[in-house]
Amino acid sequence: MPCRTIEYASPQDWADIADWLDRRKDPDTKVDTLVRDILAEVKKRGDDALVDFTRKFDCPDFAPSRLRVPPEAITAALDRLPESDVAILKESIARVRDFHANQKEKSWWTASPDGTVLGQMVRPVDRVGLYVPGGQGGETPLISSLIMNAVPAQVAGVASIAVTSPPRADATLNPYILGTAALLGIDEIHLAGSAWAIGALAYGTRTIAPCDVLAGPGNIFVATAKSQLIGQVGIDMVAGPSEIVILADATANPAWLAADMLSQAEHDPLAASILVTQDTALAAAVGRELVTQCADLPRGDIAAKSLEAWGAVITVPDLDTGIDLVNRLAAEHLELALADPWAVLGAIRHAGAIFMGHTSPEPVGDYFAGPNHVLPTLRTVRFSSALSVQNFCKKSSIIATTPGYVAEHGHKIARLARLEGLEAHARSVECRTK
Ligand code: HSO
Ligand code: ZN
Repeated sequence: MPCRTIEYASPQDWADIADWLDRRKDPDTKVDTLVRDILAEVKKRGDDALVDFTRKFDCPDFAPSRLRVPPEAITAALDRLPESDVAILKESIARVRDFHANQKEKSWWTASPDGTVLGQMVRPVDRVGLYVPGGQGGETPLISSLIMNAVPAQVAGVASIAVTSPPRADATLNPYILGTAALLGIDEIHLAGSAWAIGALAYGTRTIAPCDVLAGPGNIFVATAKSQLIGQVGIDMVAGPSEIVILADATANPAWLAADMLSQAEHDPLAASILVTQDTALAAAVGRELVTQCADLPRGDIAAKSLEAWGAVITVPDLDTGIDLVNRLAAEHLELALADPWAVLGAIRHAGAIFMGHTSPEPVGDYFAGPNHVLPTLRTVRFSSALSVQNFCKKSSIIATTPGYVAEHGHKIARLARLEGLEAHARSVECRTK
């Protein structure tokens, strides 16, 4: 077995599993201090700090004039992409847009017979900053993440969107990042990466105007910078390494399940891929498949590390125990590889995205189906949800009361104010009742 095997007989076995998986989120205090210094530097020295960091870490000859990508270069990149790829990107964007259009919340109002109007007005934030990771020197451009972050902001109605991404050594970006931005209608891209890019988006510099909400995946430096800025700007979430839990029965295909586990394992040595099943023969077959398939993957070294440290095949005595465990695992992605996944769905309480049945593999959701692939990890799905249009909106409460309302209720409000010892509050209402 290329990963650990666990027998989960009952909830009494949960504590050991929780202890093990909790170790995935050990805080790195060294990174915390480094990032704090980087953010302070960007706040103080703006563009100059960005250029210095970029020269040091990404691109030795970086010229300050390269900080912003000329909008013409963004559209020109589209011509360099094969037409067939452009068509696929367009379809993916359209499907993600359609799905998120359903999330739009409407402002609402109520009117009482006395003329009082109360309501909630939904407004997009003014400006959003999106981070797109460089991905191993531009070799693995996360174009799907650009789509998943930009589309909900656009559907929310955000007027101004800036993208930052670390330049390659020759001060360029992968043309697929530029081309995807062009298809999304984004014309503001800055060449900056890591924590300094996040600082620039939050504080603003001479070339980058400050943003109200920051979103987009990144390495530990990006995630740490975002978490240090909570409260100063809105952030999407502090997403941890990818994870998949599969609940499978004897009708599942072991080769497919291994492929699905590897699809998350190849993301990151810290990714977690876990199979939960009653069927011991299936468990053994998946173990064998993991070994052969992993050996044949370009990123097999990463996947193998992930499986060894954070992979598991867990056997359970019955389906109900499996469901209980899956709810405790509260995974980012849950596949129900069952003969009748719909019969089980009602019992699932915690999962970021749920993939139903044998022909709904997780990458369908990563790239194409429409739902957002930015999902809570590390069991935070117990209290949070996928990135959505709501992350880019805020609501104002509307209160319109009338002379009659103040005359009728003013004394009650004044009494509540005086109970709190706040006389000026009381008088603010009472002066209108006279
Ligand atoms: N599965 C990742 C998202 C992703 N996959 C991007 C491929 N590209 C985290 O949910
Ligand atoms: Zn993925």
